[in-house]
Amino acid sequence: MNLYSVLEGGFPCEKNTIAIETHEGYLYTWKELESTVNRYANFLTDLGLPVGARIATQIDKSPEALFLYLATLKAGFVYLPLNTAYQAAEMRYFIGDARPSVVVCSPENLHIIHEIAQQNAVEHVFTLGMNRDGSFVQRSCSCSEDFETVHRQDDDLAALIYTSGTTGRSKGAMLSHANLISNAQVLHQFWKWQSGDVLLHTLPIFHVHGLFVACHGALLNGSKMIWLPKFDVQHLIRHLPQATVLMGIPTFYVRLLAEPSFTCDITSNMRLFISGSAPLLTETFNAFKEKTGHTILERYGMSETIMLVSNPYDGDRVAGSVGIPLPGTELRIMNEVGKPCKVNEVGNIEVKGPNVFKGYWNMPEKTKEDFTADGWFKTGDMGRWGGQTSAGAVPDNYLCIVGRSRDLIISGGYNIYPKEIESYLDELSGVAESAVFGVPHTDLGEAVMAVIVPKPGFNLRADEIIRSMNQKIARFKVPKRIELVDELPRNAMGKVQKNLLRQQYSG
Ligand code: MCA
Ligand code: AMP
Repeated sequence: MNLYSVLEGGFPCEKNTIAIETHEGYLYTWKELESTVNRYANFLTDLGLPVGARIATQIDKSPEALFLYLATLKAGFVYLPLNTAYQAAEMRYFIGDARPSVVVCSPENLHIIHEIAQQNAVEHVFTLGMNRDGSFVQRSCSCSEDFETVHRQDDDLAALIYTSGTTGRSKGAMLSHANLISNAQVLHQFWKWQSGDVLLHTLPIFHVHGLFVACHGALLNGSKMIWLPKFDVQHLIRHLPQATVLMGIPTFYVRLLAEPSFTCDITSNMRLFISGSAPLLTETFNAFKEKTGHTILERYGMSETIMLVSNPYDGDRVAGSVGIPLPGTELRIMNEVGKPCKVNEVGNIEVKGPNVFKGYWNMPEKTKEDFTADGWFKTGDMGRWGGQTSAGAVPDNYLCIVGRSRDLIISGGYNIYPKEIESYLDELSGVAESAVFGVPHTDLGEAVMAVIVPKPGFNLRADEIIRSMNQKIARFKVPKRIELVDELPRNAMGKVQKNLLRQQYSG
């Protein structure tokens, strides 16, 4: 079944009610949402694309960007959203790997995207701006407002979501219609979406969190979304009194708490604050409860699996724990000898369920590596059942994430693999070698830090290295701090001891 049909089943009968309200006060009714989605779907279909064609987008957040996603689903194509921070080299990789038939970019990036698209034989390049502008909007203007949803099989791909890879190469996680349908329906019930809910949407829409978890919930519930183009604490405070649900990363809550004008009254209409994508500190959980009376509900998921585990809506929401596996998700924690861990024993988290992806695009070997012989997906996260946190005892059926077996940094909810950053640093003239790791950061949770060994005779400067990296890769990946050293600490095997570096520079 097509995911769009399921989402559409939640749209209200009264089509003149508001589906989306932007921070600038523009209102979009459900009727407008549907007619625009239909026009866009007709336009894509008229391009005569092959079955399974990827529609890649690198566009700013706007209601039209969401309609383009929905139109892609409805027309039966595969949606591939890309972070707006990616620069030319990164876009070249994604377009070269995914081979989309259509790329939609922001008008400012047309020049560079067009060149990359041509090099990769992409047939169609359009633009979509933030103000209902761009060639995609213009060209689809005259298309029909009727469109019959294209039938899809459960295993047909609906989306391709790139996640950073351990080797430095990003991997495209293939998510099917059935993956997304099952997760949307489970979350709708588990978080008790209800009539009258209003979602305050302030996440980016090029990731699972903002696009699927947040939008699918609101669409399936026929709920209005208040649509902010990006996180801005003042905008959030202004709109919270009209909302009932917020989905955020821990940084949102840290920033709200640091804002003197954020008071308990502002949250009095709210039903549910959700946090995910990165660990929520117990001190943030407690401070938020003390200030507002609301208990943040923390959950855990991945691009490859959508949502896996959540604190309960009605039962205890436990600080330092991500909760219990969602209905339909099986989760086991395995120790070094391949046996299930006992309560309070740390091991590797493995999962199974209708939400688990179909594999990595063009990477059958990597896909095979990441699944066990009996079909469990190895998440790369380490966890334990129950045990103790600084807040007290955790029930035995609750999961605590205690770390990652992968060398991964999560900064403000974005994943960054050190290897990728090291490969860019090592290419710079005068760099002998580098080590990249995460250090605690009060706002972002973790920040990227690099330690660099210069080649003899080179007089490197940290600020110049940062400036040059800013031209090459998405800026959220650029080290916030660089130290120049004579050598890297290594163990007897010659492996760089990042734990020592992390200890030395955390503080
Ligand atoms: C922006 N910058 C960052 C980050 N974001 N640096 C490190 N980490 C970041 N996350 C840098 C910019 O490059 C820029 O650097 C400077 O900070 C200011 O940029 P600006 O855009 O103004 O930043 P901001 O508005 O303060 O944004 C920070 C943010 C944002 C609100 C934390 O990054 C954000 O919305 N993150 C959410 C990510 C997310 O949705 N993750 C879900 C994916 P310069 O000054 O050098 O130019 S994970 C997922 O989907 C899984 C399934 C899950 O579990 O949810
Ligand atoms: P991504 O690859 O962007 O989909 O990010 C998924 C990763 O984010 C997971 O494998 C976890 O490492 C991390 N993550 C998501 N939610 C949480 C959470 N609530 N606590 C700790 N880590 C989380």
